[in-house]
Amino acid sequence: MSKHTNITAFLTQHLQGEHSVALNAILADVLSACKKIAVAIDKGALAGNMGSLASENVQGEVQKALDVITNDIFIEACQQSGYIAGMASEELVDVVEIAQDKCKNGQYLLSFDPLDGSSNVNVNISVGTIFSILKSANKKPELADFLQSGTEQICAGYALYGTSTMFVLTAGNGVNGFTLDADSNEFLLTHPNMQIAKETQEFAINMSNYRFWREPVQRYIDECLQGEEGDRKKDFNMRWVASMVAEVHRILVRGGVFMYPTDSNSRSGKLRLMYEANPMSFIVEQAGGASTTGTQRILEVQPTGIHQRVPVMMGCKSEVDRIVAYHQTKPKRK
Ligand code: P6P
Repeated sequence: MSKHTNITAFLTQHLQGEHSVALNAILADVLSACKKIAVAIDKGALAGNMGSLASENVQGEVQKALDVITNDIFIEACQQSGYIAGMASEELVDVVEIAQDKCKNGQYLLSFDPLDGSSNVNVNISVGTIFSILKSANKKPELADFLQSGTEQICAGYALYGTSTMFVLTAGNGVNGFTLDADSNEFLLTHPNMQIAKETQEFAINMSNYRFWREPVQRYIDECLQGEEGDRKKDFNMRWVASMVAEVHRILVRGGVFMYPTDSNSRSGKLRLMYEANPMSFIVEQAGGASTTGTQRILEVQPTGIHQRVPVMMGCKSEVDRIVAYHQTKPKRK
């Protein structure tokens, strides 16, 4: 018998308030989906799922076979509880309306990225699933019902398919992490009450986009690179996994700051608000960190579309506060 609490028992105690019954049921489906996705990914090349399809998703990105497979797994699994009335997926242009007979118990909305960082699968680097749960005002939700700011989320989390499979979530009262036990096929509590370190010397950013960044971001990174000889008077380390879930998880465990500001394709950055930036910002803030577009708290951005992109800078609060301050001051002369 494991000394660790299993997630179902933990959530029964942990989830309080008006949404607790619904969340326990919805999360049981999400967990079931993530276990199935972990199996699909673990097969690797043996399952013949590693290739790309002829199709593109709404982002114009070439879809991997696993993008579609994991999307289908998530949609099918998350209709079981009867509480989800609508879904929005990175892989689908429009929201998925759930038949009335499949959502008799309630009207919650589920936004998700079924396989974040999927281009890493072929090279065996960590990938993840990200999800966000909102409440709908309407029994038959439409696109407009999804367009709620991140502060309205009632639950958010991710699965990380890494050296171990983990599940991390918040329902607004702290962040807790669970590890999938292969013997019992249960997620067990291994990282209670996760908190981001107050100080850090590690940043994560794709340096190849340096020339596209606004001056405050270039200034922040320049100072990190100048190390002890520069204004920061300490050396920094850099990481870039090209999988947001892995970056955010590392920051929860050992601190740091993750940045995806503007890039060559978009002055508003690459990451999507509804199913990447908002759920991860909810988690980061609940763990004592901060999350900004540079000029606005991400959780307060009013969405205009389910695939809207935002610049993202999140992690250690003191570093994010510094980045925000640089966006508020006149550019330093170089
Ligand atoms: P780049 C994965 O495609 C993703 O959406 C995030 O998970 C990740 O942080 C970022 O894009 C990587 O982007 O431009 O470095 O490939």
